[in-house]
Amino acid sequence: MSTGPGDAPGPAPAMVRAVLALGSNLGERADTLASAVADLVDNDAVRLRHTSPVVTTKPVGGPAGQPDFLNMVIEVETSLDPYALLAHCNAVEAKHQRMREVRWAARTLDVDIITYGGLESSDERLTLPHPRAAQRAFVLYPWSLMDATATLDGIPVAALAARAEDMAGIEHFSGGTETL
Ligand code: A4P
Ligand code: MG
Repeated sequence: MSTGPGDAPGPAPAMVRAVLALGSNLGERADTLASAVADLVDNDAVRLRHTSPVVTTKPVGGPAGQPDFLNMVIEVETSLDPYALLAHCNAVEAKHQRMREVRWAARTLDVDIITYGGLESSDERLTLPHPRAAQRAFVLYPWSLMDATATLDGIPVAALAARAEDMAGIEHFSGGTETL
């Protein structure tokens, strides 16, 4: 019996939109971010939709005296399930010599999943939306530049950015290769 317009041989894997946040405050930060974006979408199951500008941000938390970060966000469309996407992000971090010794310590590359469709999860291995994103201008501000209509927990991300404590320390990164 026909089931109508959905009569395909088999369902294509559902594509879900996810927002990923990238940060770097060690090494050649701008090159690392650019090559990490390329690595993240060098996967048949991940398609790049949008990228934000890169911003310079003051470190939030972690050991004193860390260098400033470069941060950006991207939106991808993916057929990976959330844990497979996290594993993919972790593999890209590892490729960029990410070390994990001290929490919130300086790092060559951090890739966090901020949202995965409308999924909500309280698993500590993968909490969605990212549990600290709503307070962090280093995520919210570039996200608002990438997508002026974006909301988090029903609130425009631009409004959340404006009230975030770290908003005052954010500057646009002018580009170019640099070494810290
Ligand atoms: N984890 C849980 N949920 C998620 C998620 N949605 N995305 C788990 C990614 N990972 C998630 O992460 C620690 C644990 O979080 C992992 O086991 C993962 O399964 P991590 O990357 O190993 O360590 P981390 O990034 O140092 O820790 P954390 O708590 O994720 O740090 P945050 O909160 O992301 O903060 N200041 C500026 N200016 N710019 C930054 O980019 N980043 C941080 C890191 C702090 N200050 C910063 C910046
Ligand atoms: Mg992280």
